[in-house]
Amino acid sequence: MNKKADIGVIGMEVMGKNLALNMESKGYNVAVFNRTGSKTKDFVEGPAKGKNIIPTYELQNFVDVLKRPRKIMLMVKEGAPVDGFIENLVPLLDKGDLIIDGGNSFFKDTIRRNKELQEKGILFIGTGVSGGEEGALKGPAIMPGGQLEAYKLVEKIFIDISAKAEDGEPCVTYIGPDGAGHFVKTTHNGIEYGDMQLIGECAWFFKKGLGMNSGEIADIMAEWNGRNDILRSYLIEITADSMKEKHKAGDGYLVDIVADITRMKGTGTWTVQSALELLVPIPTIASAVFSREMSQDKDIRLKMAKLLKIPAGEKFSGDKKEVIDIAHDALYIAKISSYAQGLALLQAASKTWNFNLNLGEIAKIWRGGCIIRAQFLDEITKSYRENPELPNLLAAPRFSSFVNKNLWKLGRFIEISHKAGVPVLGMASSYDYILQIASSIMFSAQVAALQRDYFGAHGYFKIGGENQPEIITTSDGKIREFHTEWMIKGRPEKEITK
Ligand code: NBP
Repeated sequence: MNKKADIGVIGMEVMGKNLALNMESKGYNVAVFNRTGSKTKDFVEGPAKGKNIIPTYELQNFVDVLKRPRKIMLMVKEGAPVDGFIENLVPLLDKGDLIIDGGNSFFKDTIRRNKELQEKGILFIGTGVSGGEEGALKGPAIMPGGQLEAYKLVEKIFIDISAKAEDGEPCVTYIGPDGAGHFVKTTHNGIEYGDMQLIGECAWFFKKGLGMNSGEIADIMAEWNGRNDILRSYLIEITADSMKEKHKAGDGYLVDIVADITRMKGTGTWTVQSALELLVPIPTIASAVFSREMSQDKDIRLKMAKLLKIPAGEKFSGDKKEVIDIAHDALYIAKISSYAQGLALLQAASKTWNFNLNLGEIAKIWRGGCIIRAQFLDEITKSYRENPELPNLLAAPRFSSFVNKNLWKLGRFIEISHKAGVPVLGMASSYDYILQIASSIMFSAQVAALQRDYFGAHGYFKIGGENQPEIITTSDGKIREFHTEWMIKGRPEKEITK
Protein backbone atom coordinates (compact mmCIF):
# COMPACT_ATOMS: atom_id res chain seq x y z
CA MET A 1 0.00 0.00 0.00
CA ASN A 2 1.53 3.34 -1.09
CA LYS A 3 -1.03 5.64 0.41
CA LYS A 4 0.24 7.63 3.39
CA ALA A 5 -1.90 8.06 6.46
CA ASP A 6 -3.08 11.47 7.71
CA ILE A 7 -3.00 10.24 11.29
CA GLY A 8 -2.14 7.07 13.20
CA VAL A 9 -4.02 5.50 16.08
CA ILE A 10 -2.33 3.19 18.59
CA GLY A 11 -4.58 1.00 20.75
CA MET A 12 -7.17 -1.23 19.15
CA GLU A 13 -9.67 -1.47 21.98
CA VAL A 14 -13.13 0.09 22.11
CA MET A 15 -11.98 3.72 21.94
CA GLY A 16 -9.11 3.43 19.46
CA LYS A 17 -11.04 1.30 16.97
CA ASN A 18 -14.06 3.56 16.97
CA LEU A 19 -12.03 6.76 16.73
CA ALA A 20 -10.15 5.29 13.76
CA LEU A 21 -13.48 4.46 12.07
CA ASN A 22 -14.79 7.94 12.86
CA MET A 23 -11.69 9.57 11.32
CA GLU A 24 -11.90 7.36 8.24
CA SER A 25 -15.58 8.21 7.79
CA LYS A 26 -14.59 11.89 7.62
CA GLY A 27 -12.21 11.24 4.72
CA TYR A 28 -8.92 10.64 6.52
CA ASN A 29 -6.51 7.79 5.89
CA VAL A 30 -5.73 6.22 9.23
CA ALA A 31 -2.85 3.92 10.18
CA VAL A 32 -3.46 1.63 13.13
CA PHE A 33 -1.25 -0.33 15.52
CA ASN A 34 -1.78 -2.39 18.65
CA ARG A 35 0.65 -4.11 21.00
CA THR A 36 -1.16 -7.39 20.38
CA GLY A 37 -1.19 -7.66 16.61
CA SER A 38 -4.13 -10.08 16.44
CA LYS A 39 -6.47 -7.27 17.54
CA THR A 40 -5.29 -5.12 14.63
CA LYS A 41 -5.88 -8.03 12.29
CA ASP A 42 -9.37 -8.69 13.68
CA PHE A 43 -10.17 -5.00 13.26
CA VAL A 44 -9.05 -4.63 9.66
CA GLU A 45 -10.69 -7.89 8.68
CA GLY A 46 -13.84 -6.97 10.58
CA PRO A 47 -15.36 -3.49 11.02
CA ALA A 48 -12.53 -1.75 9.11
CA LYS A 49 -12.66 -4.06 6.08
CA GLY A 50 -12.61 -2.16 2.79
CA LYS A 51 -11.96 1.16 4.52
CA ASN A 52 -9.00 3.53 4.23
CA ILE A 53 -7.39 2.06 7.32
CA ILE A 54 -3.79 0.87 7.09
CA PRO A 55 -2.89 -1.99 9.45
CA THR A 56 0.67 -2.10 10.78
CA TYR A 57 2.35 -4.67 12.98
CA GLU A 58 5.71 -3.01 13.69
CA LEU A 59 6.10 0.47 15.20
CA GLN A 60 8.73 1.36 12.57
CA ASN A 61 6.29 0.48 9.82
CA PHE A 62 3.55 2.45 11.61
CA VAL A 63 5.61 5.68 11.71
CA ASP A 64 6.83 5.15 8.13
CA VAL A 65 3.32 5.20 6.69
CA LEU A 66 2.41 8.53 8.35
CA LYS A 67 2.46 11.86 6.53
CA ARG A 68 4.80 14.44 8.08
CA PRO A 69 4.67 16.02 10.51
CA ARG A 70 3.44 12.75 11.95
CA LYS A 71 0.32 12.77 14.09
CA ILE A 72 -0.03 9.81 16.42
CA MET A 73 -2.96 9.29 18.75
CA LEU A 74 -2.49 6.92 21.68
CA MET A 75 -5.70 5.27 22.87
CA VAL A 76 -4.24 2.88 25.42
CA LYS A 77 -4.64 2.30 29.14
CA GLU A 78 -3.33 5.23 31.15
CA GLY A 79 -0.07 5.04 33.11
CA ALA A 80 2.85 2.77 32.15
CA PRO A 81 1.47 1.83 28.67
CA VAL A 82 1.47 5.52 27.67
CA ASP A 83 5.04 6.05 28.91
CA GLY A 84 6.11 2.80 27.24
CA PHE A 85 4.75 3.82 23.85
CA ILE A 86 6.27 7.30 24.11
CA GLU A 87 9.65 5.79 24.93
CA ASN A 88 9.47 3.43 21.95
CA LEU A 89 8.15 6.05 19.54
CA VAL A 90 10.55 8.92 20.24
CA PRO A 91 13.63 7.36 18.57
CA LEU A 92 11.52 6.77 15.45
CA LEU A 93 10.16 10.32 15.19
CA ASP A 94 11.44 13.64 13.86
CA LYS A 95 11.35 17.05 15.46
CA GLY A 96 7.94 18.65 15.01
CA ASP A 97 6.05 15.34 15.03
CA LEU A 98 3.08 15.15 17.35
CA ILE A 99 2.00 12.55 19.91
CA ILE A 100 -1.54 12.82 21.28
CA ASP A 101 -2.56 10.95 24.41
CA GLY A 102 -6.32 10.50 24.14
CA GLY A 103 -6.69 8.22 27.17
CA ASN A 104 -7.79 9.20 30.65
CA SER A 105 -4.34 10.14 31.92
CA PHE A 106 -3.57 11.88 35.20
CA PHE A 107 -2.96 15.53 34.35
CA LYS A 108 0.34 15.73 36.26
CA ASP A 109 1.68 12.89 34.10
CA THR A 110 0.59 14.91 31.08
CA ILE A 111 2.44 18.01 32.33
CA ARG A 112 5.56 15.88 32.81
CA ARG A 113 5.29 14.19 29.40
CA ASN A 114 4.70 17.49 27.66
CA LYS A 115 7.85 18.95 29.21
CA GLU A 116 10.01 15.89 28.51
CA LEU A 117 8.88 15.68 24.89
CA GLN A 118 9.20 19.42 24.32
CA GLU A 119 12.86 19.11 25.31
CA LYS A 120 13.23 16.52 22.53
CA GLY A 121 11.42 18.70 19.97
CA ILE A 122 8.31 16.49 19.90
CA LEU A 123 4.91 18.13 20.28
CA PHE A 124 2.49 16.62 22.77
CA ILE A 125 -1.23 16.93 23.37
CA GLY A 126 -3.03 15.37 26.31
CA THR A 127 -6.67 15.24 25.45
CA GLY A 128 -9.82 14.08 27.08
CA VAL A 129 -12.15 12.17 24.78
CA SER A 130 -15.60 11.71 26.22
CA GLY A 131 -18.60 9.79 25.01
CA GLY A 132 -17.56 6.17 25.36
CA GLU A 133 -17.86 3.75 22.47
CA GLU A 134 -20.71 5.51 20.70
CA GLY A 135 -19.10 8.93 21.11
CA ALA A 136 -15.78 7.71 19.73
CA LEU A 137 -17.55 6.38 16.64
CA LYS A 138 -20.13 9.08 16.00
CA GLY A 139 -18.55 12.13 17.60
CA PRO A 140 -17.06 12.64 21.06
CA ALA A 141 -16.44 15.81 23.05
CA ILE A 142 -12.71 16.46 22.79
CA MET A 143 -10.70 18.42 25.37
CA PRO A 144 -7.15 18.96 24.07
CA GLY A 145 -4.36 20.53 26.11
CA GLY A 146 -0.80 21.17 24.96
CA GLN A 147 1.08 23.62 22.76
CA LEU A 148 -1.28 25.75 20.67
CA GLU A 149 0.86 25.00 17.60
CA ALA A 150 0.35 21.28 18.26
CA TYR A 151 -3.40 21.79 18.44
CA LYS A 152 -3.35 23.66 15.14
CA LEU A 153 -1.86 20.56 13.46
CA VAL A 154 -4.93 18.48 14.35
CA GLU A 155 -7.60 21.14 14.76
CA LYS A 156 -9.35 20.24 11.51
CA ILE A 157 -9.34 16.51 12.21
CA PHE A 158 -10.65 17.10 15.73
CA ILE A 159 -13.39 19.44 14.53
CA ASP A 160 -14.42 16.96 11.84
CA ILE A 161 -14.64 13.96 14.18
CA SER A 162 -16.14 15.78 17.18
CA ALA A 163 -19.77 15.77 18.22
CA LYS A 164 -21.83 18.76 17.17
CA ALA A 165 -24.12 20.50 19.65
CA GLU A 166 -27.75 21.16 18.69
CA ASP A 167 -26.74 24.54 17.22
CA GLY A 168 -24.12 22.82 15.05
CA GLU A 169 -21.09 24.03 17.03
CA PRO A 170 -18.29 21.43 17.30
CA CYS A 171 -17.69 19.99 20.75
CA VAL A 172 -13.96 20.68 20.75
CA THR A 173 -11.86 23.70 21.57
CA TYR A 174 -8.27 24.33 22.55
CA ILE A 175 -8.40 24.02 26.35
CA GLY A 176 -4.97 25.30 27.39
CA PRO A 177 -1.33 24.29 27.91
CA ASP A 178 0.14 20.92 28.97
CA GLY A 179 -2.20 19.21 31.48
CA ALA A 180 -5.21 21.50 30.96
CA GLY A 181 -7.13 19.11 28.71
CA HIS A 182 -6.72 16.10 30.96
CA PHE A 183 -7.57 18.13 34.04
CA VAL A 184 -10.79 19.31 32.42
CA LYS A 185 -11.64 15.75 31.34
CA THR A 186 -10.98 14.47 34.87
CA THR A 187 -13.25 17.14 36.34
CA HIS A 188 -15.87 16.33 33.69
CA ASN A 189 -15.80 12.75 34.97
CA GLY A 190 -16.09 13.95 38.58
CA ILE A 191 -19.15 15.98 37.63
CA GLU A 192 -20.49 12.91 35.81
CA TYR A 193 -20.11 10.89 39.06
CA GLY A 194 -22.11 13.63 40.84
CA ASP A 195 -24.91 13.58 38.25
CA MET A 196 -25.17 9.80 38.42
CA GLN A 197 -25.28 9.84 42.21
CA LEU A 198 -28.05 12.48 42.32
CA ILE A 199 -30.17 10.66 39.74
CA GLY A 200 -29.67 7.38 41.61
CA GLU A 201 -30.82 8.95 44.87
CA CYS A 202 -34.01 10.21 43.23
CA ALA A 203 -34.68 6.74 41.83
CA TRP A 204 -34.13 5.14 45.25
CA PHE A 205 -36.50 7.64 46.84
CA PHE A 206 -39.19 6.90 44.24
CA LYS A 207 -38.78 3.17 44.84
CA LYS A 208 -38.64 3.11 48.63
CA GLY A 209 -40.35 6.35 49.56
CA LEU A 210 -43.16 6.33 47.01
CA GLY A 211 -43.35 2.57 46.44
CA MET A 212 -42.93 2.79 42.67
CA ASN A 213 -41.61 -0.01 40.52
CA SER A 214 -38.65 0.44 38.20
CA GLY A 215 -40.83 0.78 35.12
CA GLU A 216 -42.77 3.63 36.73
CA ILE A 217 -39.52 5.33 37.72
CA ALA A 218 -38.28 4.93 34.14
CA ASP A 219 -41.44 6.69 32.96
CA ILE A 220 -40.76 9.67 35.25
CA MET A 221 -37.18 9.87 34.02
CA ALA A 222 -38.41 9.76 30.42
CA GLU A 223 -40.76 12.65 31.21
CA TRP A 224 -37.87 14.59 32.78
CA ASN A 225 -36.01 14.14 29.53
CA GLY A 226 -38.75 15.99 27.62
CA ARG A 227 -37.72 18.51 24.96
CA ASN A 228 -38.02 21.63 27.09
CA ASP A 229 -37.31 20.12 30.48
CA ILE A 230 -34.48 21.72 32.46
CA LEU A 231 -33.26 18.23 33.39
CA ARG A 232 -33.10 17.00 29.78
CA SER A 233 -29.76 15.22 29.47
CA TYR A 234 -28.08 12.09 28.19
CA LEU A 235 -27.78 10.61 31.69
CA ILE A 236 -31.50 11.06 32.41
CA GLU A 237 -32.26 9.58 28.98
CA ILE A 238 -30.18 6.43 29.54
CA THR A 239 -31.52 6.07 33.10
CA ALA A 240 -35.05 5.95 31.65
CA ASP A 241 -34.02 3.57 28.89
CA SER A 242 -32.03 1.15 31.05
CA MET A 243 -34.46 1.10 33.98
CA LYS A 244 -37.31 -0.15 31.86
CA GLU A 245 -35.27 -3.11 30.61
CA LYS A 246 -36.71 -6.46 31.72
CA HIS A 247 -34.38 -9.27 32.73
CA LYS A 248 -34.18 -12.39 30.64
CA ALA A 249 -35.14 -14.88 33.36
CA GLY A 250 -38.64 -13.60 34.03
CA ASP A 251 -40.86 -10.59 33.97
CA GLY A 252 -38.92 -8.43 36.44
CA TYR A 253 -36.74 -5.43 35.73
CA LEU A 254 -33.03 -5.92 35.08
CA VAL A 255 -32.09 -3.07 37.44
CA ASP A 256 -33.69 -4.96 40.36
CA ILE A 257 -31.34 -7.93 40.00
CA VAL A 258 -28.14 -6.05 39.13
CA ALA A 259 -25.66 -6.15 42.05
CA ASP A 260 -25.56 -2.89 43.99
CA ILE A 261 -21.87 -2.31 43.33
CA THR A 262 -20.61 0.70 41.38
CA ARG A 263 -17.07 0.24 40.21
CA MET A 264 -14.78 3.07 39.15
CA LYS A 265 -11.55 3.57 37.27
CA GLY A 266 -10.08 6.54 39.16
CA THR A 267 -10.99 9.84 37.55
CA GLY A 268 -13.58 10.64 40.25
CA THR A 269 -10.98 9.99 42.93
CA TRP A 270 -8.45 12.19 41.10
CA THR A 271 -11.05 14.97 41.00
CA VAL A 272 -11.50 14.76 44.76
CA GLN A 273 -7.74 14.54 45.35
CA SER A 274 -7.21 17.70 43.27
CA ALA A 275 -9.95 19.44 45.20
CA LEU A 276 -8.23 18.53 48.47
CA GLU A 277 -4.91 19.77 47.11
CA LEU A 278 -6.40 23.07 45.95
CA LEU A 279 -8.62 23.55 49.05
CA VAL A 280 -11.80 23.70 46.96
CA PRO A 281 -14.87 22.06 48.51
CA ILE A 282 -16.66 19.67 46.14
CA PRO A 283 -18.88 17.76 48.60
CA THR A 284 -21.40 16.46 46.05
CA ILE A 285 -18.70 14.94 43.85
CA ALA A 286 -16.89 13.58 46.93
CA SER A 287 -20.16 12.07 48.16
CA ALA A 288 -20.51 10.29 44.82
CA VAL A 289 -17.02 8.79 45.17
CA PHE A 290 -17.70 7.81 48.81
CA SER A 291 -21.03 6.24 47.84
CA ARG A 292 -19.32 4.13 45.18
CA GLU A 293 -16.81 3.04 47.82
CA MET A 294 -19.66 2.16 50.21
CA SER A 295 -21.39 0.23 47.43
CA GLN A 296 -18.25 -1.85 46.88
CA ASP A 297 -18.07 -3.04 50.50
CA LYS A 298 -20.98 -5.40 50.19
CA ASP A 299 -19.79 -7.66 53.05
CA ILE A 300 -19.88 -4.93 55.67
CA ARG A 301 -23.29 -3.75 54.49
CA LEU A 302 -24.72 -7.26 54.70
CA LYS A 303 -23.38 -7.56 58.27
CA MET A 304 -24.42 -4.09 59.42
CA ALA A 305 -27.89 -4.35 57.91
CA LYS A 306 -28.60 -7.07 60.45
CA LEU A 307 -27.26 -5.05 63.37
CA LEU A 308 -28.49 -1.52 62.84
CA LYS A 309 -32.15 -0.68 62.69
CA ILE A 310 -32.48 2.10 60.17
CA PRO A 311 -36.01 3.46 59.72
CA ALA A 312 -38.05 0.71 58.09
CA GLY A 313 -39.26 3.31 55.66
CA GLU A 314 -42.15 5.58 56.25
CA LYS A 315 -43.93 5.63 52.90
CA PHE A 316 -45.00 9.07 51.83
CA SER A 317 -48.76 9.35 52.13
CA GLY A 318 -49.37 12.79 50.62
CA ASP A 319 -49.86 13.87 47.03
CA LYS A 320 -47.46 11.76 44.92
CA LYS A 321 -47.58 14.08 41.93
CA GLU A 322 -46.64 17.01 44.13
CA VAL A 323 -43.64 15.12 45.55
CA ILE A 324 -42.46 14.07 42.10
CA ASP A 325 -42.52 17.74 41.08
CA ILE A 326 -40.58 18.64 44.23
CA ALA A 327 -38.02 15.93 43.40
CA HIS A 328 -37.68 17.34 39.89
CA ASP A 329 -36.73 20.83 41.06
CA ALA A 330 -34.69 19.43 43.95
CA LEU A 331 -32.62 17.43 41.47
CA TYR A 332 -32.12 20.50 39.31
CA ILE A 333 -30.88 22.59 42.24
CA ALA A 334 -28.62 19.77 43.43
CA LYS A 335 -27.19 19.61 39.92
CA ILE A 336 -26.57 23.37 39.80
CA SER A 337 -24.78 23.09 43.14
CA SER A 338 -22.65 20.16 41.93
CA TYR A 339 -21.65 21.98 38.72
CA ALA A 340 -20.86 25.10 40.75
CA GLN A 341 -18.44 22.96 42.76
CA GLY A 342 -16.84 21.36 39.69
CA LEU A 343 -16.44 24.70 37.93
CA ALA A 344 -14.96 26.27 41.08
CA LEU A 345 -12.39 23.47 40.99
CA LEU A 346 -11.55 24.28 37.37
CA GLN A 347 -11.23 27.96 38.26
CA ALA A 348 -8.78 27.20 41.08
CA ALA A 349 -6.78 24.75 38.97
CA SER A 350 -6.56 27.29 36.18
CA LYS A 351 -5.01 29.77 38.57
CA THR A 352 -2.61 27.33 40.23
CA TRP A 353 -1.38 25.55 37.10
CA ASN A 354 -1.77 28.49 34.67
CA PHE A 355 -4.25 26.61 32.49
CA ASN A 356 -5.96 29.84 31.44
CA LEU A 357 -9.31 28.03 31.25
CA ASN A 358 -12.36 29.62 29.69
CA LEU A 359 -15.24 28.10 31.68
CA GLY A 360 -17.90 29.27 29.22
CA GLU A 361 -16.11 27.58 26.31
CA ILE A 362 -15.66 24.40 28.34
CA ALA A 363 -19.38 24.24 29.18
CA LYS A 364 -20.05 24.86 25.49
CA ILE A 365 -18.08 21.83 24.30
CA TRP A 366 -19.72 19.64 26.94
CA ARG A 367 -23.10 20.25 25.29
CA GLY A 368 -22.68 17.35 22.86
CA GLY A 369 -20.87 14.02 22.61
CA CYS A 370 -19.91 13.63 26.25
CA ILE A 371 -21.65 11.78 29.06
CA ILE A 372 -22.79 14.93 30.90
CA ARG A 373 -24.26 16.52 27.77
CA ALA A 374 -27.39 18.41 28.73
CA GLN A 375 -29.55 21.36 27.85
CA PHE A 376 -28.48 22.86 31.16
CA LEU A 377 -24.95 23.40 29.78
CA ASP A 378 -26.38 26.00 27.40
CA GLU A 379 -27.47 27.96 30.46
CA ILE A 380 -23.98 27.71 31.94
CA THR A 381 -22.42 28.87 28.67
CA LYS A 382 -24.77 31.88 28.61
CA SER A 383 -23.99 32.69 32.23
CA TYR A 384 -20.25 32.90 31.59
CA ARG A 385 -20.85 34.81 28.37
CA GLU A 386 -22.85 37.37 30.35
CA ASN A 387 -20.22 37.55 33.07
CA PRO A 388 -16.87 35.81 32.49
CA GLU A 389 -15.79 36.84 36.01
CA LEU A 390 -18.58 34.99 37.87
CA PRO A 391 -17.23 34.21 41.36
CA ASN A 392 -19.33 31.01 41.43
CA LEU A 393 -21.92 29.52 39.11
CA LEU A 394 -24.57 30.03 41.80
CA ALA A 395 -24.01 33.78 41.45
CA ALA A 396 -25.37 33.75 37.89
CA PRO A 397 -28.82 35.39 38.00
CA ARG A 398 -30.44 32.62 35.90
CA PHE A 399 -29.40 30.10 38.59
CA SER A 400 -29.58 32.20 41.77
CA SER A 401 -33.16 33.22 41.01
CA PHE A 402 -34.22 29.58 40.59
CA VAL A 403 -32.37 28.56 43.75
CA ASN A 404 -33.84 31.43 45.78
CA LYS A 405 -37.35 30.42 44.76
CA ASN A 406 -37.01 26.65 45.02
CA LEU A 407 -34.31 25.75 47.54
CA TRP A 408 -37.00 24.68 50.02
CA LYS A 409 -37.86 21.84 47.66
CA LEU A 410 -34.38 20.35 48.00
CA GLY A 411 -34.71 20.63 51.78
CA ARG A 412 -38.12 18.96 51.64
CA PHE A 413 -36.82 16.20 49.39
CA ILE A 414 -34.00 15.43 51.83
CA GLU A 415 -36.42 15.42 54.76
CA ILE A 416 -38.90 12.98 53.23
CA SER A 417 -36.12 10.77 51.88
CA HIS A 418 -34.62 10.45 55.34
CA LYS A 419 -38.03 9.68 56.80
CA ALA A 420 -38.37 6.93 54.23
CA GLY A 421 -34.94 5.58 55.23
CA VAL A 422 -33.28 6.54 51.95
CA PRO A 423 -29.73 7.94 52.22
CA VAL A 424 -29.25 11.02 50.06
CA LEU A 425 -25.60 11.90 50.56
CA GLY A 426 -25.36 13.70 47.23
CA MET A 427 -28.57 15.70 47.51
CA ALA A 428 -27.74 16.69 51.10
CA SER A 429 -24.18 17.66 50.13
CA SER A 430 -25.53 19.88 47.35
CA TYR A 431 -28.00 21.49 49.74
CA ASP A 432 -25.42 22.08 52.46
CA TYR A 433 -22.93 23.47 49.95
CA ILE A 434 -25.48 26.14 49.11
CA LEU A 435 -26.22 26.80 52.78
CA GLN A 436 -22.51 27.15 53.54
CA ILE A 437 -21.55 29.30 50.58
CA ALA A 438 -24.45 31.63 51.37
CA SER A 439 -23.44 31.99 55.05
CA SER A 440 -21.71 35.29 55.67
CA ILE A 441 -20.88 33.90 59.11
CA MET A 442 -20.27 30.17 59.63
CA PHE A 443 -20.86 29.69 63.33
CA SER A 444 -19.40 26.16 63.22
CA ALA A 445 -16.13 27.69 62.02
CA GLN A 446 -16.21 30.23 64.87
CA VAL A 447 -16.60 27.36 67.35
CA ALA A 448 -13.77 25.40 65.71
CA ALA A 449 -11.48 28.45 65.67
CA LEU A 450 -11.82 28.72 69.45
CA GLN A 451 -11.37 24.97 69.92
CA ARG A 452 -8.09 25.14 67.97
CA ASP A 453 -6.88 28.08 70.00
CA TYR A 454 -7.89 26.31 73.24
CA PHE A 455 -6.09 23.03 72.62
CA GLY A 456 -3.23 24.19 70.46
CA ALA A 457 -2.78 27.96 70.86
CA HIS A 458 -3.36 28.28 67.12
CA GLY A 459 -4.79 31.80 67.34
CA TYR A 460 -7.94 33.20 65.76
CA PHE A 461 -9.06 36.13 63.66
CA LYS A 462 -11.97 38.35 64.59
CA ILE A 463 -14.94 39.93 62.83
CA GLY A 464 -16.42 43.35 63.47
CA GLY A 465 -19.30 42.06 65.60
CA GLU A 466 -22.12 39.53 65.65
CA ASN A 467 -23.74 41.16 62.65
CA GLN A 468 -20.59 42.52 61.07
CA PRO A 469 -19.06 39.61 59.19
CA GLU A 470 -16.01 41.44 57.80
CA ILE A 471 -12.66 40.31 59.20
CA ILE A 472 -10.78 42.91 61.26
CA THR A 473 -7.58 44.11 59.64
CA THR A 474 -4.91 46.64 60.46
CA SER A 475 -4.90 49.99 58.69
CA ASP A 476 -2.52 48.55 56.08
CA GLY A 477 -4.85 45.63 55.33
CA LYS A 478 -3.17 42.82 57.35
CA ILE A 479 -5.46 40.42 59.18
CA ARG A 480 -5.20 40.88 62.95
CA GLU A 481 -4.67 37.66 64.90
CA PHE A 482 -5.47 36.96 68.57
CA HIS A 483 -4.94 34.30 71.21
CA THR A 484 -6.65 33.71 74.56
CA GLU A 485 -4.52 32.45 77.44
CA TRP A 486 -7.05 29.74 78.35
CA MET A 487 -5.03 28.31 81.26
CA ILE A 488 -4.37 31.64 82.97
CA LYS A 489 -6.85 33.03 85.46
CA GLY A 490 -9.01 35.69 83.86
CA ARG A 491 -8.13 34.26 80.43
CA PRO A 492 -6.46 37.35 79.03
CA GLU A 493 -6.57 37.89 75.29
CA LYS A 494 -3.50 39.12 73.47
CA GLU A 495 -2.87 40.16 69.90
CA ILE A 496 -0.32 38.08 68.07
CA THR A 497 2.16 40.05 66.04
CA LYS A 498 4.11 38.30 63.36
P1 NBP B 1 -8.31 0.08 27.56
O1 NBP B 1 -8.26 1.16 28.56
O2 NBP B 1 -8.96 -1.20 27.92
O3 NBP B 1 -6.81 -0.21 27.07
C1 NBP B 1 -6.56 -1.21 26.13
C2 NBP B 1 -5.40 -0.86 25.26
O4 NBP B 1 -4.24 -0.62 26.07
C3 NBP B 1 -5.05 -2.00 24.33
O5 NBP B 1 -4.60 -1.47 23.12
C4 NBP B 1 -3.92 -2.70 25.07
O6 NBP B 1 -3.07 -3.43 24.26
C5 NBP B 1 -3.20 -1.50 25.61
N1 NBP B 1 -2.26 -1.85 26.68
C6 NBP B 1 -2.49 -2.31 27.93
BR1 NBP B 1 -4.14 -2.69 28.63
N2 NBP B 1 -1.39 -2.51 28.64
C7 NBP B 1 -0.40 -2.18 27.79
C8 NBP B 1 0.98 -2.16 27.93
N3 NBP B 1 1.58 -2.49 29.08
N4 NBP B 1 1.72 -1.77 26.88
C9 NBP B 1 1.13 -1.40 25.73
N5 NBP B 1 -0.20 -1.39 25.53
C10 NBP B 1 -0.95 -1.77 26.56
O7 NBP B 1 -8.97 0.60 26.17
P2 NBP B 1 -10.19 1.60 25.94
O8 NBP B 1 -11.35 1.24 26.80
O9 NBP B 1 -10.36 1.66 24.47
O10 NBP B 1 -9.64 3.00 26.47
C11 NBP B 1 -8.50 3.63 25.93
C12 NBP B 1 -8.21 4.89 26.74
O11 NBP B 1 -9.35 5.77 26.64
C13 NBP B 1 -8.04 4.64 28.25
O12 NBP B 1 -7.13 5.54 28.78
C14 NBP B 1 -9.41 4.88 28.81
O13 NBP B 1 -9.37 5.28 30.18
C15 NBP B 1 -9.89 6.04 27.93
N6 NBP B 1 -11.34 6.14 27.80
C16 NBP B 1 -12.12 5.04 27.73
C17 NBP B 1 -13.49 5.17 27.58
C18 NBP B 1 -14.38 3.95 27.48
O14 NBP B 1 -15.61 4.14 27.50
N7 NBP B 1 -13.84 2.76 27.33
C19 NBP B 1 -14.06 6.45 27.51
C20 NBP B 1 -13.24 7.58 27.55
C21 NBP B 1 -11.87 7.41 27.70
P3 NBP B 1 -3.28 -5.02 24.12
O15 NBP B 1 -4.46 -5.18 23.23
O16 NBP B 1 -2.03 -5.50 23.53
O17 NBP B 1 -3.55 -5.56 25.50
